[in-house]
Parts: sequence; C-alpha cells; structure tokens
Amino acid sequence: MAIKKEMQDAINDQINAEMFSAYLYLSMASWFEDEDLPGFGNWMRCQYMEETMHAMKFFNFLNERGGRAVLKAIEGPDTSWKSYDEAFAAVVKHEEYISERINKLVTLARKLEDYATESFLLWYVDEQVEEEDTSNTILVKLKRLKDDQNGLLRYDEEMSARVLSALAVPTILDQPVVA
Ligand code: OFO
Repeated sequence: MAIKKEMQDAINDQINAEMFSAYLYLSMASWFEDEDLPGFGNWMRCQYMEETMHAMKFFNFLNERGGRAVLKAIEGPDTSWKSYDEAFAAVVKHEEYISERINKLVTLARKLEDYATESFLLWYVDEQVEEEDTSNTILVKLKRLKDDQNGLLRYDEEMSARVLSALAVPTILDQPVVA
C-alpha cells in the first residue's frame, strides 16, 4: 500500500530537519577547527555524515513506499558560539527538538493506521535516545573542564578517535548502488 500524502509530507519535512542537523554540525566542525580543536571538529564531521544518513534513510523509505522525496531549501545554521559548552548545549537542545519531531511522526503514523511507517520510525526513536545521551555526556564533561586547558586538550584528542558508527553506515546502503 502506497504511503499517504499526509505522511509523505511530514517525512519530507523531517528530511529537511535532518539535513539542517547535518548543516548545523558541519558548521560546528568548522568553528571547532578554527578554535584549534581538531578532535571536536572530527566529531562534528562524523555527526554531519550521520545526519546525512538519517535523511537518506527517510529518502529511501519514501521511494520504497511508492512516494517521493521532495527536497526543500535548508536553512543556514549559526556559525559561531560563545563557548564550547554553549555549542554543546545547542546540540542537546537541537536533539531534544528532533526527538519531539520523531515522536510527532509516530503519533501521525498511528493516527493514519500506517503501521509500516510506525515500525520504520522506531529506529529513529531509539536513535534519538542515543543522540540525546551522547550530547548530554559531552556537555557535562565540557562544563567540568571549563578552566582546565590541559584537560580540554586531552578530551580533544579523545574526540579525534571517533569514526563513523558502523551501525549508521548500513542506513545509507538500504538501497543497493547496483541492482
Ligand atoms: Fe538525526 O539525529 Fe541528530 O538530529
């Protein structure tokens, strides 16, 4: 059964929100690198790619369900923050906002009795728990390191080790490149 237009429109709005998330974190990558914190820059670059994958997972789903991904203009994100913990407070706030959006999509899927979409969305419900937890953990650590430059540099080193989560990679490969 093809996806209903109301559900398709809401998912298209979410594709835009995920792409905005990608833009926001790419903007933060540039800012952190300009602050001579390449590890945080690396973490944000990984986050940018992960958000692109979140958008692509929705994109693939719409096509699988006989729908269309209709791409809209992406709003420009902020380009600088007053402090490192302020930047991560913005990440936490943004992820909470994305979680609310995902919850509303689940509510809509239930209202439309679209169980395929509801089932699909549960991956995002779980993912948002992780997104909020990870960003909160980093925020708490940054607050503790506020006046500890050496500690901050050690933490930056730690952040440089992040590679794109193996769990995220298959999401972009939902549709095989070669049929
Ligand atoms: Fe797509 O999870 Fe963050 O925004």
